Amino acid sequence: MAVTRTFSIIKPDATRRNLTGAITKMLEDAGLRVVASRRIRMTRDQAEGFYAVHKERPFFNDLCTFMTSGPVVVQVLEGEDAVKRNREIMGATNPADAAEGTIRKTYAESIEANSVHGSDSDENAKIEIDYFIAPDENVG
Ligand code: IDP
Ligand code: MG
Repeated sequence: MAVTRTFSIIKPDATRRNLTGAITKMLEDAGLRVVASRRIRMTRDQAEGFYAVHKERPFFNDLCTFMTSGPVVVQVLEGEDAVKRNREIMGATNPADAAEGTIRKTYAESIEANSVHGSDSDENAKIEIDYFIAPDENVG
């Protein structure tokens, strides 16, 4: 299996509760390496662009409001089959459905405020990394 990269966001519900370190430790313990990391306050435009695929969904507006409600940490994670590994450690979108030991089961507040984002394919990982991370920020 190849070493690949994925894009991660530690969401505002988690930064508000001072969980940046705890969540990063879970990612690292799962075998992923943080090769880029930056704490930002997402603009409305950035949030709407990032979640454009969900534009027609009923939760789109609330989601963009939530994602701009506090700081987030945007990260690039590297490891064996990173997209899949990250999705495994994140857990299901709805924390009520997430497996024991996953980040969302452990920390998520709700289906919206679910603590972390992770890319869902190698193709989207590349798009999402390019959206938030400059090439010289991927320092390994
Ligand atoms: P994912 O983050 O597990 O990939 P997506 O379906 O891509 O889940 O949804 C993107 C984000 O939108 C979720 O992480 C969550 O914050 C929010 N979301 C998804 N479904 C709902 C919903 O039914 N109500 C409110 N927010 C939702
Ligand atoms: Mg998704």
